[in-house]
Amino acid sequence: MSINPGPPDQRPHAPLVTETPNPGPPTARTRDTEDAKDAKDAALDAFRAPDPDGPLTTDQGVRVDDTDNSLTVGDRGPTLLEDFHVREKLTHFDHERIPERVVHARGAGAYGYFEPYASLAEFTCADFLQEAGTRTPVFVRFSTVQGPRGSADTVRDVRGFATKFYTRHGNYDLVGNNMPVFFIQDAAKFPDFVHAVKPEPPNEIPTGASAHDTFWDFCSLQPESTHMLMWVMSDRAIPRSLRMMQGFGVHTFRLVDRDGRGTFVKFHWRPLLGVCSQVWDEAQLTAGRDPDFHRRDLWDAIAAGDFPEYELGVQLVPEQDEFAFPFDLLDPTKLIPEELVPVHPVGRMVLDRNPQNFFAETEQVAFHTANVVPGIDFTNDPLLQGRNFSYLDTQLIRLGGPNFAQLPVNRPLADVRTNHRDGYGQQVVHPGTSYAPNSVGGGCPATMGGGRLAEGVFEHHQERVDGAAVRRRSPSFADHYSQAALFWRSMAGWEQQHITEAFAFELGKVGDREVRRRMVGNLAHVDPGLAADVALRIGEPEPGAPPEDRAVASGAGDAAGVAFSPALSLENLRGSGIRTRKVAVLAAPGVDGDQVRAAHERLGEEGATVETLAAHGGEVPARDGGGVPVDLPLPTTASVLHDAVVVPDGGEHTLPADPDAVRFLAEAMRHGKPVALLGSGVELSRAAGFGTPAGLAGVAVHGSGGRDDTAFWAEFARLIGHHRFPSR
Ligand code: HDE
Repeated sequence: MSINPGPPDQRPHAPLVTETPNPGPPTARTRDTEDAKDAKDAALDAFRAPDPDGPLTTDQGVRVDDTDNSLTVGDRGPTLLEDFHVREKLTHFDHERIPERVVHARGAGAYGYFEPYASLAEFTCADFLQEAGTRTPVFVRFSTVQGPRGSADTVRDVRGFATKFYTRHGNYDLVGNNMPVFFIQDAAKFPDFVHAVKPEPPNEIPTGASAHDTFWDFCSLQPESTHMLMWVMSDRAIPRSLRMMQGFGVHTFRLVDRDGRGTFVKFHWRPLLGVCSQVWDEAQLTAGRDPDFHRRDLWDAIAAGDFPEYELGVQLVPEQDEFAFPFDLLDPTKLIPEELVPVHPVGRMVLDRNPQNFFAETEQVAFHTANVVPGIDFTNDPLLQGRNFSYLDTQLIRLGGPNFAQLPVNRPLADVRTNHRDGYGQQVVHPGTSYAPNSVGGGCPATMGGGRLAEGVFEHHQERVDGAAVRRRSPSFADHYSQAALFWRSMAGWEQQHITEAFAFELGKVGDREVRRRMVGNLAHVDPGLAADVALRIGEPEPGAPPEDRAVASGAGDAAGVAFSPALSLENLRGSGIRTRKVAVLAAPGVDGDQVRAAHERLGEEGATVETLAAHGGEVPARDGGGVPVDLPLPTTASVLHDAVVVPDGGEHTLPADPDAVRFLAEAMRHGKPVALLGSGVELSRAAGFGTPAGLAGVAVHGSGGRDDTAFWAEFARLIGHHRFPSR
């Protein structure tokens, strides 16, 4: 029986009962590979609301005469219970909300497709990885972790990066984050961790932030968090865009080939636009100027046809090398340095379609780490094992019962035949038997037996396990500092400075001195200089040398097998080019119109979005007598919503006296953004307190014209491609 083809009234041709006792391999090759991208879209059509261009009806399809006035006795009399339309309207409204996700409540989603570059058949029989170019539809949801649904996008936090692949052999969910490690090693600690990071119980403060006592109390007592803390205090936690961050599966998973041979795997997503972050002051200001900054950026890019693209990479470790590393592959607080095991690019994912209804799709999508397909399997990572329980469990309460897989966004493209029945919101009319074995139903649906991985029959990987039931952490998980120290050592100078400032900011907001001291003490195991600097900034004594027993696991050595990992530094992850970067041109009366046009043309050719801003909307009178069209009035926008600024010649009589313009440039300078100052444009820089900034990193100054100076615009484009100049 199939729940796939849509609600009963819209699938008159769908076979409800399989006639053959053995349904055969669920290849679902009704779609050819070229059509795969559209298969999910087409499947959703059956659920899309009918054309609204028609009469308003009740839920029962009865046409309604009036929806603005309740049925009352006379003009001023009481409302009648008989008014079924208004009662239905209010009742439905009263029940519109569902519980938000306990973590990752705030999110943004998009559809797209994944296609492998080449066959991965040597390592896995996963159907969607067999052939170069096979397109598998996907839905991706990005999220923050701590804040509620209505919180700001640009808070300091981990970002969720969850992908649902609608493969021909069922749905596969890769539920990852934008950082490759996690705060804890065992799922049993997850409720404690989340209670600690969530707002404080008495007053529900702070929203979307970890800078408070309970979070740091927990982490300071939980040294296994230290490595993840280094990532969260780095600029990785304040991405410029969801399109410009990496994604990681975090756990070690297992690929399984058609003969059942396993290979350990770590999954990586790498954005084609490069990895870019905001700076902390910028992120905080953005949260006020546009709390939807990331959502909007993703939505606008897809709507404009600038489809975000991510490359999938794998780190592969043969099973016989399980113990070849100085850390445990099952420990989710450890990464495999890319210098030890390179990341092989295996395919790309393109997000090319915005959802049509946030609630129906982005809110109701239900990810689950246990949604695997033949060819992909788990390991005994204790965090992963706990997740494999938790995600199904959470959907039961969040989506109100066991039939959430029938929600349009969650429906697999592969046929579904189960003996599950009933429950809230059941959409399928099952006429047949619902038990196995049966004879009256012809034995259907039938199992297919083991040894048929390649035919799409899932069979758990056979791993020999043997041991007593114990409640203790594996000794192989004991080193909590080596990789934290590796991360620290691998950072560029400006990254180390940002990390130090972030620790000082967060711990500076912690009221409990004991917590602050304990945390600084933990940092001494990572780097004594870092600990001393943070201690100084928050007014705590410099911690002494770490105690002997802990020093064994300290970062002083090179226990991770590599001393430096360049792959960890943002300095080495920038993309090339300036596609979709937002450039502001500040125009004022008397502006050189040719320069404004040159900025639009030259930078626009390279793919940037160039906007002319001025004190008022409409047009700005240009020096040559013409008018320059204004895209946005300055008071409606802010420099934090742009990546670079151009100040053309000719506005010197007005711009330096406009506080909005002065603040705009001052902030851009402070946030290390590329700035082009042409001719008298330097006057604005002087008014902003930066003098004549020739020679400052990321600032391009042109004495006069610049409009025909291709070399100047090419150089400025290069600076924009560099993203930020934090050293300024
Ligand atoms: Fe999650 N996590 N998690 N998590 N997680 C949830 O599931 C959980 C962990 C991640 O966009 C919840 O549907 C446990 C690691 C993402 O819908 C919940 C543990 C990683 C999302 C849950 C972890 C993640 C979630 C809340 C420790 C990165 C959002 C709502 C054992 C690899 C998915 C929901 C979306 C969501 C449990 C740890 C990523 C409660 C128990 C590690 C991206 O089930």
